[in-house]
Amino acid sequence: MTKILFTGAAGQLGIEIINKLREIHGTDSVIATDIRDAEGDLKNGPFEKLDVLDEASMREMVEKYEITQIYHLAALLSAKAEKNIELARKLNVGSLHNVLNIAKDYKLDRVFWPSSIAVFGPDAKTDGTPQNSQCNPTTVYGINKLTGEQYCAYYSRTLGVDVRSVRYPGLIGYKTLPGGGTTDYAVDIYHKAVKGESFECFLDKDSRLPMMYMDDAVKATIDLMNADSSKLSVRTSYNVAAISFTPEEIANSIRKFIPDFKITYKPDYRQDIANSWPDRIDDSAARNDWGWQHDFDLDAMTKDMLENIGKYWK
Ligand code: AKB
Repeated sequence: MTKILFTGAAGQLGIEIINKLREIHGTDSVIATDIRDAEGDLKNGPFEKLDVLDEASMREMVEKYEITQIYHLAALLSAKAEKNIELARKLNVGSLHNVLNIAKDYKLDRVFWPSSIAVFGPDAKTDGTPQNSQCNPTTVYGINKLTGEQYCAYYSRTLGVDVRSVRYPGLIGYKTLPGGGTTDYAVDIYHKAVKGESFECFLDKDSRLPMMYMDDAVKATIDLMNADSSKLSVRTSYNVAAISFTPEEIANSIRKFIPDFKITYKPDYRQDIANSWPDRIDDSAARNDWGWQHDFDLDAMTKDMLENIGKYWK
């Protein structure tokens, strides 16, 4: 019987994936955890406070609930990591070590861990970055994720841990507020539009980045975890792509629904982070190995976001 320990449950992806896992495996089969208290939908199932830097506590929880899979989402995103190098190293790499060692020792069925487009640096091909691109990240977060990918490949290849990963682009959803990511302008902009406010963007109007609607991110995660292990040719982390847009383009998409929406641009330190990342990435390996296919384009995402933000945050 599948029993899942989910870390970082209160983060951007957390409740989105947890709701799907509860639907698939049953509410009591998913133990949501976070260092923060449970809020909202998280209270609709088992929840425990957990500091992922505390390996002993994580081991106790794995034994208490007879865990068979770990989804390890706890992390410090790019903008916050740039301001706190040591915590980023501990949380983004150290806690992954804890999870991989636990998976090895308890012979867990499988582990999911998120990487990011942040592993690519300014010397990677920017339009259609290939799966096996050179990775020379210039951000703390990117270095953390690249290191984590290599440990995932090692534990898979050498120690028999079935750990799986995708390189998420910028993720946009309506159930959580922006959480310290460079791509999070693309979440905040919808909240401002729904409130009838103008939006000041911390990136310039032409900053093109790979992005994905949350429903597609959940789909990619579940599809990869359900894939036949023998079909997986990538054990660092799969490129997954959906849409790619600039702040000007997302503003124009919003204006199709809110014609008088206004945006201004005031780039800050996050512009350097964005400039180091590609415009679009190539995800043919994911499409070939496990049938990845996104559903939402920019206007479909805009429609869904504007329809749901007001209802969800009323
Ligand atoms: C961030 O902006 O830090 C994240 C990411 C691209 O991994 N959303």
